[in-house]
Formats: sequence, C-alpha cells, structure tokens
Amino acid sequence: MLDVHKSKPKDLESIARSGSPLRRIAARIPTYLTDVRENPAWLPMFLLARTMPFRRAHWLMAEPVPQISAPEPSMFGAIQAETVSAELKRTGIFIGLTLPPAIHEEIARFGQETPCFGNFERKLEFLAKDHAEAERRFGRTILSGHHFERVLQCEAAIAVQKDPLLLNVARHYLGGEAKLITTRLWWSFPTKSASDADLSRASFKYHFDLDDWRMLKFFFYLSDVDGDAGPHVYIRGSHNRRSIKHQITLLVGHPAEEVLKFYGEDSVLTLTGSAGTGFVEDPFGFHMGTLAKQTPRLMMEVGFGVSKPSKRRYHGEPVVR
Ligand SMILES: O=C(O)CCC(=O)C(=O)O
Repeated sequence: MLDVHKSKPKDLESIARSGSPLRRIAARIPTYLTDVRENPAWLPMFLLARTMPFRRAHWLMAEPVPQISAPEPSMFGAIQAETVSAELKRTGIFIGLTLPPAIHEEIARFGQETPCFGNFERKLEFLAKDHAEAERRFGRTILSGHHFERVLQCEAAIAVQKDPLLLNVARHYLGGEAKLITTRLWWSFPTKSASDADLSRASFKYHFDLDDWRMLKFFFYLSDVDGDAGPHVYIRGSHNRRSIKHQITLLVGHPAEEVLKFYGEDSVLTLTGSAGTGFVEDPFGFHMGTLAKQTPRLMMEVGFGVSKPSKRRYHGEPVVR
C-alpha cells in the first residue's frame, strides 16, 4: 500500500503555493505569462492593485449603479443591496445570506454525486465519499476536490449564480460595470497525512486575492461547518487598510503573526454555520480557509470583478499546466 504520509509538493501548484518565496514566484511565471497574453491589462493590475494609492484611484473610476425600477425577486428575501454594500465598505464582509433549504440540499447532492478533481489536478478524479480510498489509490494527500466547470450542470448552483441580489450587491459595491468572474464548487477534506508543505499552502494562510482591481466573493456553505470542518476566516477592516510591507510585497500570502500584529486579534472573524450559511467579502481583505480537521466542507463561490474575466480562473484553476 502506498504511504500517503510521504507525499511531496512536486507539482507546479504545490510549489507555487508552498515553496520558498522565490520558487513560489518562479513556479507561477508560466501562469503570469498566460494571463498577460490573454489580457495585457492584467499586468498593470497585478503590479499596482496591491498598493492603496493606486487602488483608491481605481475605485474613483467606478461607474454609477444602473437604476432598476422594480428589483426582481431574490431567493434571499428582502435583503437590500445598499445595506450589504454599506457593511462591505465598513468591514469588508457581510454575513447573513441564507440559501433556501431546497437550493443548498440540491447543490450538496450534486457535490456528493458528481466526481471532483483532487488538488486542482484533473487526473485525480473521485467521488467525495471515496476520498480516503482516492488518497490510497493516487498515493497523494488530497486536501481539496474541485468540480470545475461541472458546477454549471447543477441548476440550483446556477440559480444562486444568477440571483439578482448578487449582481445588485456587486454593482453597489464595485460599480455599475461589475461582472461575474468565478463560479466554483469544491470540497475541503480532512486528512491524516498532510505534510508541513501541504499545510503551508497559500489558501491555508492569510492571503489577499489579486485577480482584479476590485473584486467581491460570495461564499456559501453546503455542509455544516463547525471549528473542525475548516471554517473560513476573514480579517475585518483589512480590505481598505494595509501596511506598507503588505503593499509592496510580491506575495499574497503572509504569516498570521504579521497580519494579526497589524490588525489585532479582535479583527479575526471565524465563519462557522450550518449548511446554507452564506456571506460576501471583499477578497482584497486578508482571509484564509482553515484545514478541515474532522469533517469535509463543501463550499460554493460566486465572484464578481470589473475587468475582463480570466477563462482559467473562472472555476478556480490557479496554475497553468
Ligand atoms: O477555502 C476557503 O475558505 C478560502 C478560499 C480562498 O481563500 C479564496 O477563495 O481565495
């Protein structure tokens, strides 16, 4: 039997997320080149959107919100986009978007019945219930399972993606030009065999997203998430206040000590909740997924931005292969 404890970070994605800073940057160069070729405007964004002066200048160019005479009904009830946007501007996060049971149960069923791809690798395909067996079969620690474009076959997921409240909030927060840029559905798995390299992956450490000048991500739990199921963590207020060091850095991931020293322990928000719990955040604020210790977590993301969406990032594939 293969010993999954010995799994080494030898693939590009692992190096890009867990190697030394220089190796991490070097491993991402093919991805960066593809991004520039696909959209040359990506380069100035990538270099400058991490600095507060340039970000603020870009926010000043936000287009006005189009006037809608009668908003269409939303599955989230009477929540006002203006209220959500005001809270996002203040803290970077709004909590309190609850999916109707029929919707989150259908997406969860889809997630259970549809094979996912482990660690972003299309050759590691398995059903979530067979995770332990898949780790043995592939001889690898498998921390995540993405459904990639398959999520678009799930009608309930599409209903969430197209819910008028999401675009309305995005327009109020990001500006009238807000557009859909990501739709992801993925599992985070507890594993007994994670190495230190696996655990130091960027998504398990505080990081900020830098895929666009202005972004917004809606997250929905499709399984119950307690402290042992890898809750999402967000640092309130970090979306509009940044130390100089974290503005000139080339890396998006930073050690917890550095982040907490600047923002304070009381800024940390750990998001637990039952299946159906949803929240929306400005992902330029520091955030992370935590390791699922006991229970797998199934989560969906619907992301909005203001620039041409990247084809590759649409379903969360982070590195060119
Ligand atoms: O898995 C999580 O809770 C975090 C996801 C994340 O870091 C991201 O989408 O940038």
